[in-house]
Amino acid sequence: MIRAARMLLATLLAGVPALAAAAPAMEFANAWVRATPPGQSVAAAYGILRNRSNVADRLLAATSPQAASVEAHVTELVNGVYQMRDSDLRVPAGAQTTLEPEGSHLMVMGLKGPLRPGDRLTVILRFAKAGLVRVDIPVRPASATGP
Ligand SMILES: [Cu+2]
Repeated sequence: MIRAARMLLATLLAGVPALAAAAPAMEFANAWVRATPPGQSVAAAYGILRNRSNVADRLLAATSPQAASVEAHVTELVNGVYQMRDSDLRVPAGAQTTLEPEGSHLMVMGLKGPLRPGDRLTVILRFAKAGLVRVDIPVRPASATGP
């Protein structure tokens, strides 16, 4: 009986690392990007960065095999005009940071082809703590206002 209990405990403990590996420290949830009209080679991607770890993290870089470059931007209203500037995307421990229209976004530049509804845009995010996080972002219609 004791032996059986020990074996059960060992089995439960063995399962812990597997569970931890299944839930990544950083997640880009509810991601979406609008379809691009002909001739447009830039797109803004949105979603929710969720930091499940107990340490603060920040985005160091982002790339996409489908584009020349990806930058983190924030949109600001300056003297009645929307302007974009580089953003330092930080996510506090156990918290989330939302990327949304008229706020922070991933600016995808130099798209190698149009983004069509139903396509996916692959982006690889590199975080200081969580390391590489790959996201396959669903492409929504050009008129979409959310995921
Ligand atoms: Cu931008």
